[in-house]
Amino acid sequence: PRQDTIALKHGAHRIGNRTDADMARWRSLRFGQFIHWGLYAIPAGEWNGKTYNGAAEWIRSWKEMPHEAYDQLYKQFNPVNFNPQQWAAQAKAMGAKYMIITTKHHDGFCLWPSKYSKYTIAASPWKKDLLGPMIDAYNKAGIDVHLYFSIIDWNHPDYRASLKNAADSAAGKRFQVFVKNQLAELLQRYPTVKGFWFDGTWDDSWKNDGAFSDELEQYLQSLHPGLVMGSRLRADEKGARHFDSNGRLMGDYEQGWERKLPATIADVHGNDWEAVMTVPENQWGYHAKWMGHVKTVNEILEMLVKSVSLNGNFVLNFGPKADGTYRTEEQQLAAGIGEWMKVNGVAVYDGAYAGFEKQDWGYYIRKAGTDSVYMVVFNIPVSGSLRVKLPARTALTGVTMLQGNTALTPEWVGRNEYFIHLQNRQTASPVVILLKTEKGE
Ligand code: FHN
Repeated sequence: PRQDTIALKHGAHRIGNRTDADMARWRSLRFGQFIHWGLYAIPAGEWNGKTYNGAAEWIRSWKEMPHEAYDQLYKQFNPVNFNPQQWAAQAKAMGAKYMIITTKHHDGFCLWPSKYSKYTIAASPWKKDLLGPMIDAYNKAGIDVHLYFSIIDWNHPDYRASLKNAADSAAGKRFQVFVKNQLAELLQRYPTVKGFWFDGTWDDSWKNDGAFSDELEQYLQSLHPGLVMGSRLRADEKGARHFDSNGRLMGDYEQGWERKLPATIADVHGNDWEAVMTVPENQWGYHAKWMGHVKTVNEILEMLVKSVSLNGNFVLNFGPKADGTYRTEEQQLAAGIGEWMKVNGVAVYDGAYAGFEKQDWGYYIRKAGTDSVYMVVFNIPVSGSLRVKLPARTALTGVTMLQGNTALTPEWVGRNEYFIHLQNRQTASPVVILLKTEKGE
């Protein structure tokens, strides 16, 4: 084992992945839904008749939009068509097993009636809590809920990006108390939540107080044992984020995979990890006019499958409209993904890196801890023949295509190599083939 070279009090406290049941559950779910919902859904990327292509949830920070105008939007937030059961049903039909909801994004607006802030849903025309009904509906649909929480808070008078003098430091201390209170409040109000998803932790004021984020993580764990929290929360005492100054992961999983995926298993260093992905290039909150490339069902499926094949979770983002409904593109995408997942999701849930030599046709996924390995085929070669190279001393004992539950007869090529010949070389969606293998002596 590698030796740590730097003595750290607030570095990683654990070497290797968590092995407890709560973490095992998170790891087995593999496919999640992200929801960015808040006041930014009202301007929806437009201000004063002009459309901006920046991320819609950042509109308050753009020079064109006066802060005062943004900070009045809560007076219009009234999602009259919000139907949490429908949201949960859509997520379930898509195949998502967990959901992450923005309790509070950078703008500071809280979707729950926090007693520590006036800038909450309670002050809007809607008045009622949004998180509670949402969490209930998702839980009833069998979906775990995790809470997104931004440390950066553009609305709070004590938030500072950096602490430059004694007054800033005093404000910073008050802000820390506020964060702690809000987080404890969320856990107390919503005891079924499984984790926090922290964001907005890149400012100096946060990075330079590794002791606080370390204590906060332990405090939250003590309030709610088993809680899952990624690597975005903490910094070590030298300001290193995600990985401490010795290169060890802090938090329960690597949380740096935003709108990008690792290329190979070497890139994840044996750690648990999760990728979060937008449907267009970079829009999280609702934007009325998506510009540029919009991902298709098959593109999303490939990202999901690739993530699982590399031991990761994949989370797809949705940005509901201010009235509480989803745009048609998102509804169609969710339905399309769900259609494939209905038959093939078995290859995704509880999936893990298979340890087989990767082939150009797609990805292998092992059902964790078993001899079942799924081939998920995205590129059928012109020959129609898929090469399978088994590890040494492994025998192929069965081949079944999930669509139609069809048994296939592999052709032995030599050594541990086989061909699986596909009759149909043109398919509209990825083909999944289950391999049964047996380890020999
Ligand atoms: O700035 C945010 C962004 O709006 C969005 O919430 C994403 C989601 O991962 N996180 C931040 C950027 O890293």
